[in-house]
Amino acid sequence: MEQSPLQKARYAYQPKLPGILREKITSLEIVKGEKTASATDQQDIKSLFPHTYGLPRVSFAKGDSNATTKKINVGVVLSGGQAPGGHNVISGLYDAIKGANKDSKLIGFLGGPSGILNDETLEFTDEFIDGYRNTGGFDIIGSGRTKLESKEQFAICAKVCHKHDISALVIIGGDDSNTNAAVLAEYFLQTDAGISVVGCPKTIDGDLKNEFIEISFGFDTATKTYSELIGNLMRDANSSKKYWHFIKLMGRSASHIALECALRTQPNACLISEEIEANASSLEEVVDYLVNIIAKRADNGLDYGIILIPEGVVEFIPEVKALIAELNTLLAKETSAYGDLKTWNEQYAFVADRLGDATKAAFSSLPVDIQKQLLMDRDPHGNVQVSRIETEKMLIQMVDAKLAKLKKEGTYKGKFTGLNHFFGYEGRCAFPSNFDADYCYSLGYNAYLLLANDCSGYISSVTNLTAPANEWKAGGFPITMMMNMEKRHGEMKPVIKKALVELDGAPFRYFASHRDTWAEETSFLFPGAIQYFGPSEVCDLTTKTLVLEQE
Ligand code: FBP
Repeated sequence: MEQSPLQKARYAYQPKLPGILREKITSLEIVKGEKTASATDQQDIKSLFPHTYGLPRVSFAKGDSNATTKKINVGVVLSGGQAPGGHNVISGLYDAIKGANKDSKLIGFLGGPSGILNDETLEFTDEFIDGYRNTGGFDIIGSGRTKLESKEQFAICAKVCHKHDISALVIIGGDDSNTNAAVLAEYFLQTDAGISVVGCPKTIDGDLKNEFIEISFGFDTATKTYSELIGNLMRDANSSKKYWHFIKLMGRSASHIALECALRTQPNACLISEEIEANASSLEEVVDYLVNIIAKRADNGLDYGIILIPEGVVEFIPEVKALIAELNTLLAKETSAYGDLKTWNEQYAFVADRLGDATKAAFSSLPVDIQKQLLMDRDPHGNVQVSRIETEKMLIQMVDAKLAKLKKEGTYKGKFTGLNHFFGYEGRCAFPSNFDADYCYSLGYNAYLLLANDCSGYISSVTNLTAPANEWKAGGFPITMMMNMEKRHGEMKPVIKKALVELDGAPFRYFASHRDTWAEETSFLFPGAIQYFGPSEVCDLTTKTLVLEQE
């Protein structure tokens, strides 16, 4: 198959490992640290995870143990949305496995977790893996959103792994997939299945992070990709001076992506869902906030600008959040009756009749397109799919209507033309930045060391990431350490706590202290395309969010 020049050049890139992992793999020994505990709900989590709770943190040092040289078969699965660097987690894992014992095998499960249940596999070879090194995407084995959470599924997993003589499994996924990895690890230990499970932290959304997971992989590349596009729109706005660009950015629950892009590009406004929720701001207040900025710039003769909108914002606006919750329950209960309705008028009446007064008022205040999108297919968990709600269009319509009113009253004299954009899928499969290429390769390589040392129920952890790669620290810690109890579908469940934007954290504080200047003046930054070759300060630096967090 024909390949682009960059593709060929990236195959040859040798990712940088943390200093300690540059030692011969067969000379690395595990070092056990202090015992761990979950941040909250210790008793509940301890009783649910008797084998994997409280295990020590681990790291690696030069020694003479030979735990790593045993011949083993390792299975690997990609779970959830694509994130740049997934191929490198697999190539790091492969190189570590083969470096320890050339007869060991890496077996990929196809199409995500369902590949385990359906026993769909492929065995990695040098030639096959070399065609994916340092490239974006998850197409090496595919991904999927099937959740492994029931005992019946776990029993099938054990059977399939035994069939392939797999004694270790690496699950590459976000908070839910790593939660399920911990439950699976516990099940395998309880049932003496002889299979270890290790997780790797993936998601462009950046909401799987804590003291030991400084960043989930893919966040760096995705935000750099979106920031390049935003910077290009800024140049265009600066040149034509006639458009307001409303840009929605992926990030289902948290606003880390929008915040990072704002820090990199300095737009006129960036909504932060977590702040909107904390202030219980209504939709009208959000619209007024944007209208004020647009009107003020118009007073200075600037009828153009850039507004960033996090994908999940509608779910954080109290009245829309309540509406979505009621719609989720209503549509789950009335699936077939609603499904039989043929026209929009029938559908609208059916829903409006069954909503409470406040939610009905919120529903009817929305533009028709958004009403329709709120009633679209739910995800497998019965939730609305926020990436399909055109919040950016809704805000343009509402801002436009408000500005028209102000114009009539004589308090707005500008000219508003809003253009909508959604940057999401554009960034999920980009060639990984050098940072993600190095970080992911290290996570995969490190995951093998955890497996080889029987660290089941651990997550691969590489830290100190704002330093040069040779100073990065490698190790692991039990997933139970990141867990708390939360209500899910009416039941209390142990889950990894999602990391939302902290309003007292350094990245948000930096943004909040600059946003008024960025709103009125034109302070745009143009980050340009990701660079793979050149000076380290251009090519290797990670996100502003992480730099501010670690300052
Ligand atoms: P993960 O949480 O699985 O990493 O996926 C995140 C994400 O990219 C969100 O930003 C987005 O809302 C969602 O996936 C889109 O999902 P899909 O690929 O199913 O359309």
